[in-house]
Amino acid sequence: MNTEVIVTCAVTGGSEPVAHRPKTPKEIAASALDAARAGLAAIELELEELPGLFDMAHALDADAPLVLDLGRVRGTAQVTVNGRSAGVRIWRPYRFDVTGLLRAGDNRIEVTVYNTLGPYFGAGYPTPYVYGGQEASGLFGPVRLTSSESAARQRADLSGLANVALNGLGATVTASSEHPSGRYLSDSVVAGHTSGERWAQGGGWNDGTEGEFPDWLEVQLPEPALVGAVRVITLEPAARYGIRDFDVLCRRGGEWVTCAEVRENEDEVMTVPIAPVRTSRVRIVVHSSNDDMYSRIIAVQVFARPSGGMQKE
Ligand SMILES: [Ca+2]
Repeated sequence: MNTEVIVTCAVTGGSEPVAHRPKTPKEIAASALDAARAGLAAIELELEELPGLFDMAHALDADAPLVLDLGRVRGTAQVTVNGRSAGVRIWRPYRFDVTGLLRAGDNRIEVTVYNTLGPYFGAGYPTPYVYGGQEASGLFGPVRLTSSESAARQRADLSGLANVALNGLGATVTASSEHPSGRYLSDSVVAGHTSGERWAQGGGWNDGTEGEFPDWLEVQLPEPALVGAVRVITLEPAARYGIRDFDVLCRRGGEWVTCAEVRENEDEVMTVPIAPVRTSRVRIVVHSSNDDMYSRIIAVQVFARPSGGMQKE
């Protein structure tokens, strides 16, 4: 007996003023995601030429791979473009190379997401084996079509700067929590190592609140420094275990100021440029990780002007 139920939804836009019909790309995307959260199994997108918004002919001529990035997905995702398969992804990153499948003019992209049974078992048969981050399933996005050029991250210029976040230089660390095993202490992130070789043996910080966010980690410098970049190294493979969304905050004038935001990270090493700020306290606030369970950080490096070269602001 086949009891499979597939819920589908074609989200449309349009120029005529019809109540409740999404019109702008943002409204269409929001409607598609609302439908997905309501139990939608498949999304069909008509990708039309949108003068001033998206020029397919130009994108195809750019000589750079075009990538469909589904953002955050819990489950399995399958994509077809104009009726041809672009592949199946069962874990992050949920990215599909669609370069050879797109054409000038209108295109049809179909995304099918096969949910996990985690939410079903979590709600119907409560069990400790459904962890906090597994209680949601489906497509969460954001869904984006990008060229690899536009996906390149902004690079930080570290010339003239040096890492001052080292316990040998007097730096100390506090954190919102630490794992109760005692093997992932926060002050290990300024011990000087940059790889996860000694993870679980005192070689990195793992928070102590499973499935709960935000978590934070704070580096205190022995004296204020003119900081120009912060490097955060997370556990690899980062697409599975790394921190995903986080903010870099600096203490300034008695309050916390957000200096940088990183979203949808899947890299092990993130070097984040910030506008130069004199501070002695830098905080990493983690909003999510790629497994939705723990915040894991191998090292935090704070790049600043050597103290001899400090200028007054
Ligand atoms: Ca936590």
